[in-house]
Amino acid sequence: MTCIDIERLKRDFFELSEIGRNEEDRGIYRTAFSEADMEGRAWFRSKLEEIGLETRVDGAANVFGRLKSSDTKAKTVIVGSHLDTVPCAGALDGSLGVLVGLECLRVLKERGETFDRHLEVVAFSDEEGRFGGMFGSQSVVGSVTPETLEYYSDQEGCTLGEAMKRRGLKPFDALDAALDPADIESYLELHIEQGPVLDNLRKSVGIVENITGLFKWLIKIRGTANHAGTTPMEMRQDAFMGLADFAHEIPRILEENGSELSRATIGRAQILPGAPNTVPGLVELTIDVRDTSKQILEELGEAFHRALSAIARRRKLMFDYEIQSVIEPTQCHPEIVDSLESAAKELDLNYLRMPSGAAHDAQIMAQLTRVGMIFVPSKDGKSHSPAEWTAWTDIESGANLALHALKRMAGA
Ligand code: HGY
Ligand code: MN
Ligand code: MN
Repeated sequence: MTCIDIERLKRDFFELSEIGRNEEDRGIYRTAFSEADMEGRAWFRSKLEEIGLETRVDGAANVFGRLKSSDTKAKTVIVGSHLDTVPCAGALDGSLGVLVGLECLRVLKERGETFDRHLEVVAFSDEEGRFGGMFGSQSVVGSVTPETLEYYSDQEGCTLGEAMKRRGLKPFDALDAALDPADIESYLELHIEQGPVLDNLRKSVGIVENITGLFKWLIKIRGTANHAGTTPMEMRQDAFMGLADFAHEIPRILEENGSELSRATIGRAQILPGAPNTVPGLVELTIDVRDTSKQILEELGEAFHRALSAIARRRKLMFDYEIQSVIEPTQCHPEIVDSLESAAKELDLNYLRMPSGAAHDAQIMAQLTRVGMIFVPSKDGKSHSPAEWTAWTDIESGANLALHALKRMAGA
């Protein structure tokens, strides 16, 4: 039976994980369209060329490597993930899925195996959301608009279009990156679980049945900046106290409107003007809310909006929010889920069918084609941190399952 070369996968992993590594905190900083991100893409492209795959970079700067079928009219099975990271990231999130895709196509090419379908590995741009999230896969499914390029900006106010131009890219080319659904057979993504379930249950691989949806808001709460010494407490319009009240509402709102899979996170907050002796006049914060049910996400959005209105009335504040990202909850395709399960049984793997609490490019690709996802365990459930780790035995199991699944998806 064909297997991946785990030692070679390890070498690729350790090489890639030094790109964008910060020596102090050992975190990885390959945020979308940063110099390190561009270096990571260039490294990946050189690997694709090394093994003789046909490579291309589309208008959204997604990097593809293709193992062609003998049938030029064949559909394509795509496997991949992302190389960009959150700031101070671990080395596995996204990267592992791209490297496993690379290793699978390399093994098949070395063995001279071709299939009824083309096989393509991809590294998608800006999955992590420096500019909202899933930009590369959104471009491939044709849901990026000129507004995305001109208005989506990072926390420094740099727009996606500007960031691309700085790297010599033409942002509007992303509008031409859409693939024709008729050309695509299916999509497979291997990813670390980024949660504790597989690790706690000592399972080697996860077969994802559904992927959580989310919305991300950038909220501004406005009060009145004033003197910290002379302004009596009852006369203040303290924007930070509005944020504090809002944060305390989260458990109640999840309890009353959410499910046990609901999550709400205030990941970033800024207090302005930021002087110790000035009552805050403005706070900016992000909230990231998730659930696997579209209906529950809508109810949570309404509840968070009501909470902001009540707090604004009570404290004589104003608020507004910008919707930065909305991603629908997604089912992985039952045929692919069942095929992954039967392959896992054939390989005698210790697997679990499960939901995904993290968002992934696969749920965007589900707008274009049938998708499946394979998870490998995250040690202690840690992710988006340099503590991110997965045992190599589990990576090898997950990668061999991906190889097995790809051959089936490609018609072997
Ligand atoms: O936010 C997420 O779920 C993913 O890591 N981008
Ligand atoms: Mn990821
Ligand atoms: Mn991530």
